[in-house]
Amino acid sequence: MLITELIFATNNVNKVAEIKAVVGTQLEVISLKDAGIDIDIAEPHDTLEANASEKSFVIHTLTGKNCFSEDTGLEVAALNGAPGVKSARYAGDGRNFQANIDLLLKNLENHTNRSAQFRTVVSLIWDEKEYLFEGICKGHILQQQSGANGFGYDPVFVPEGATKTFAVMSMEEKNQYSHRKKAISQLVAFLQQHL
Ligand code: ITT
Repeated sequence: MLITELIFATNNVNKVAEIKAVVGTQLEVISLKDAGIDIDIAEPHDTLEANASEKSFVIHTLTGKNCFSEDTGLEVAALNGAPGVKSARYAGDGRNFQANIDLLLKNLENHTNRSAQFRTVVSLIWDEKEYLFEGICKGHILQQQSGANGFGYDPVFVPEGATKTFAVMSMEEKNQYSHRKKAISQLVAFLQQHL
């Protein structure tokens, strides 16, 4: 059953695929590409919450429509929460997934504490008001990468309760644990109550 359609303010095709798999036919998710919007939205803030808000407000101002965005960070305990809000550009402005992983493994070389979590903050703009939803997936960082599925830090992250990285899992398997799925499920529940 279709609840409504919503623009998803992202240029990350992996995020779009994962979220479409979670919501199924409950929600029609329209990517910026599908909406014909070609824009690279800045993420200038030092919190996931502020960056998520920035992205959804920019697209809401542009379209006048209800929309949502999300900002996600990998928070590593031994690195005091880094790369966190800087996850996309950890190794530089090139936003290179492999360079980011290499730097993370190097910075963790002498650490026995490998605990980490992904945290997603979703900003929904609905009837001119903003609502925030959070999803957390706890786990740990391997010494070496494993797997080629997914994106970003997936090849080095093993979620709690699993024995393999997100990059070895199918999207459906990743979604059983995922931070993004937890946050988006709250958005869907919110829409079910407000429609
Ligand atoms: P948009 O801002 O257009 O949505 P982005 O890729 O810039 O896309 P983020 O700022 O949220 O999105 O990026 C955070 C980075 O964190 C992302 O580039 C990946 O390196 C990493 N990341 C986010 N979600 C992840 C996931 O589920 N698995 C692995 N890495 C992830």
